[in-house]
Amino acid sequence: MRYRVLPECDPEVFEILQGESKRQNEGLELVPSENYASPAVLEALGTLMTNKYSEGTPGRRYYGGQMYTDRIESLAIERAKRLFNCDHATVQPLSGAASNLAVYSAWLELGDTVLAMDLSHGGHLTHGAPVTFAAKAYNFIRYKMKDVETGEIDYGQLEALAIEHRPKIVLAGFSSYPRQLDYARIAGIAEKVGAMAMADMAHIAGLIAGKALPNPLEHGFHVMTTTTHKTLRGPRGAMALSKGKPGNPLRAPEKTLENLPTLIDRAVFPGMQGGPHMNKIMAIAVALQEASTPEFQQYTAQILKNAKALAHRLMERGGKLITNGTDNHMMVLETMQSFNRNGQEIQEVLEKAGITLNKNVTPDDPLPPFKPSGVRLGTPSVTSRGMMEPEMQQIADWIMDVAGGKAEPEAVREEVRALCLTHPSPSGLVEP
Ligand code: DSN
Repeated sequence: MRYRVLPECDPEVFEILQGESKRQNEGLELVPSENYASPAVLEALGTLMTNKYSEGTPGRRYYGGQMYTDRIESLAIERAKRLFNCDHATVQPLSGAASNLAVYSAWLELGDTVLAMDLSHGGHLTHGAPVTFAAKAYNFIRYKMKDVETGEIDYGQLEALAIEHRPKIVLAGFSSYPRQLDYARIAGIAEKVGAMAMADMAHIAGLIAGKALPNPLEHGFHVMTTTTHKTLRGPRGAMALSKGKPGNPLRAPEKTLENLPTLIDRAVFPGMQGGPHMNKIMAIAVALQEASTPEFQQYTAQILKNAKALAHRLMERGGKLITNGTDNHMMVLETMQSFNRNGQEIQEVLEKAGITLNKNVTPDDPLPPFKPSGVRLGTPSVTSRGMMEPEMQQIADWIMDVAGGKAEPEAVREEVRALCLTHPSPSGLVEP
C-alpha cells in the first residue's frame, strides 16, 4: 500500500476538514472550554506514535518495543509534575470524564459518598449528575452558591453537609462557575471529616499553569484532575495529578493518602482503560512545554483581562451575568432576563452571526437543559488569536446587538469575518 495525502486519498473527508478549518478561522469561538492547539501540538498528535500499544507505565509495560514510548510518557509526566508542583502525574486518562471516574474508583468503594458542586450552580456532569454512571455507583451530595449575585460558595452549607454525610471525597471544580474557590477552606473542611480533597480544574488548568490563578495542590488538595485541551491548549486528553508517594503499580497498595499516586495509576490501567494513546501523550508533552514559557504566562494573564473586558461591556449594555461578572475566563449570560429568549435561541442567532458559544443552565434553572435560561462564553480562543480588550468590547456589542434584535446576524457576520481574518487561527488554515 502506498500512503497518500488526505485530499488525494479521501477527498470527501478532506472537504469536511476544510469546512471546519474555514469555520474556525472565519468565526469567533467563545465556547470557554475550547481553544486552538498549536501546529506543534497538532503535528505530534498526527504522528506514527498512534501505532504503538503501551499498556502499563514507563519501565513496566506488557508489550515490547517501548524504548521511545517510555521516554515520551516519562517526559510528559516530568513536565506535568514541574508545571503543577505535584509528586505524581498520570497522562494516560483518555478524557476528563475518564480521569474523574478513575480517581473515584481509586479511592471509593461502591456506594461511598462524594460532596460536589451542584451542576446548575456551575459543577460538572461527571460530578454526580443523576444521569451519569458515577451517580449510580456512588452517592453524590451537592453544595451550592450562597448568593448567585456574588457567586460566593455557601461554605457554611458545605461544612454542614460534610459533617452530616461524612463524604470520602470533597470535590471542588466546575464547568460554568465564573468565580474563584477558596481552596484552603475547602481542603480544611475535607481534612476535618477525613475526606480526600479532589479538584477538577479542567477549565482553568492553563490559568494555573500560567500562574494567573492559584493551584489547589498548593492549598491542601490531594488530587487534581484536568483535561489538556481547554485553557491548557493541548490535545484532547486528560491528566490526574497527585500528592503522595509513587509506588509500584503492579501491586495493590493500602488506601492511604500517601498511596494515591499508585492507586490512581492502577485505577486508570488496568482498572478503567486499556492501552494509552501515545500520540496524544506526545502532544500533551509538547503542550506542557509550551505552557511552561513566559509567553504562556502572558497569554493566561490576557485571558483574564479579556474576560473582564467582555463581561464589563456585556453588563454595560444591559446583559445580566450570573454572579455579575467573572474572575476567570468564562461567564454565564442570563438570556431570559437579558433578552427574554432562551439560551438555545441565542446560541442559534449568534451562530448565524459567526459567533459560537453554548447554551447553559443557570442556577436552579426552571427551564430544561436543551432550552435553558442562559449561554456560557469565554475568552481562551479569542485570546489565542491575539485579540485584546478593544476587540472584547466589539464582540460584546455584536452579541448585545444580535441577541437583542438590533442588528441582522448576516450583516454582523461580515464584520466578524473581517475581524477574524486579521487574527488568524494559531492552528492554521487547511488549504486545498
Ligand atoms: N465539555 C466541557 C465543557 O464544555 O465544559 C467539559 O465537559
